[in-house]
Amino acid sequence: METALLSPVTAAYLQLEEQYGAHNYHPLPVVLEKGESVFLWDVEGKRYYDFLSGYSAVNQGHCHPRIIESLIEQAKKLTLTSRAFHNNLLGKYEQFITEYFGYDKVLPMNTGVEGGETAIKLARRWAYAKKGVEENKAKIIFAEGNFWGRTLAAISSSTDPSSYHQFGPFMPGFELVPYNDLIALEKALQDPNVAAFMVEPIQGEAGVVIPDEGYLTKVRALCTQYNVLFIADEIQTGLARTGKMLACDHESVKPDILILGKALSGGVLPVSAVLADDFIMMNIKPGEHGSTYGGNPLACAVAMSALTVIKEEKLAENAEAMGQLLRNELSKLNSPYIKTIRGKGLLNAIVINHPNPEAAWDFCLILKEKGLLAKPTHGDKIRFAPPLVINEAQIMECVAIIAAALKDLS
Ligand code: IF1
Repeated sequence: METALLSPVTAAYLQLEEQYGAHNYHPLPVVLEKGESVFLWDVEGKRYYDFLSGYSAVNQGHCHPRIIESLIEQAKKLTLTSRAFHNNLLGKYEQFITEYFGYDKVLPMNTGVEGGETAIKLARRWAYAKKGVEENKAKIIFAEGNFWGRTLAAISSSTDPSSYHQFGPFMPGFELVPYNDLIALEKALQDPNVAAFMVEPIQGEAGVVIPDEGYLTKVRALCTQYNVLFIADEIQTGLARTGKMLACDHESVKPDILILGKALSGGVLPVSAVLADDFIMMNIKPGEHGSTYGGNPLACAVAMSALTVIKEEKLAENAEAMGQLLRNELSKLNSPYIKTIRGKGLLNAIVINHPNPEAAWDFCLILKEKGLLAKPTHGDKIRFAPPLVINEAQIMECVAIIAAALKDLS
């Protein structure tokens, strides 16, 4: 969008980014300066509903008072010790989160992709130390359409050229099977060198792709049958987003390695976690993995608050109810421009039906003008993922905004 169409205030901010920042994103032309609950305000004082939630990092709502309070309190005391020394919060947090999710141990990291890298290292190490795979022969299976970050390992498993093109050479030992294809998966798992199958219970970036009912149950069974670790990437689907604490809970399936991130801090600072039982976690010895900020006391304090808020405010139950309402109300619009509505809990997407390939982008610009922020993914899909604290009246107001925007889509 030409900055000429924007107010001078907004345009000035965009010009700064244009000149001094890498051009590795193409954001919607809006400049935000305040967030609270389901709302964001731009530098012109205009209020928006946030239908992206920081890509599901703000499940608890922007600047949740309880999480911010923990941040401020701990920030005044101690923010970082490094793991060269102990601190008074790490053990407390480790006990809290392992009991919360039912695993023996946690390895604390920062970003989601570091969680993915950690999970893969744990799986490879288990394959060599316990499964008896020959050194440097371990394989990790991924699903086509996966997205777990931007590191060289993460893009090595990607099937999206915009993630991997001209960033090679790639990580060896990664293999792909179609998502939601149990025949292909079983065939791949029969290779004795396979250490793990790493998969999103619902593929977020791919456009909220939901596998068949029973897929996760069968994934669990096949991994057990072939002595392969089941790694669930719940960085986007976890923490109540899909209407259960974890998306795996919809089928009562327990992964061998659980990766969390994003809303683990309620959008306050990068916090990720890898959970596993001792037979996996204890194969890594002191000095063999870590990170400067991993498990820092500030992150521990914030994460314990963020997790407490999810349970105390029953965000999973609300996500389930509000997600049903949102999908029902959107389908009642019967818009010719909406090809598909899909989702679980408050992880939803619509697929736009329009001859203009830019229609989804144009639609998001119209939504922005009407006070709702959303962004397309992969061309014609638009994710609708508000913070999980949204209430019925707010959902209805957002549906009205979407309906009005559809009318303006020419
Ligand atoms: C970007 C996407 C979403 C993730 C899953 C691991 C990670 C992510 C399932 C890595 C991160 C972010 C990355 C961010 C935009 C956003 C995104 F569009 F890129 F794909 F949500 F769908 N597993 N997803 O979704 O976590 O290292 O970023 O903390 O790179 O543009 P991270």
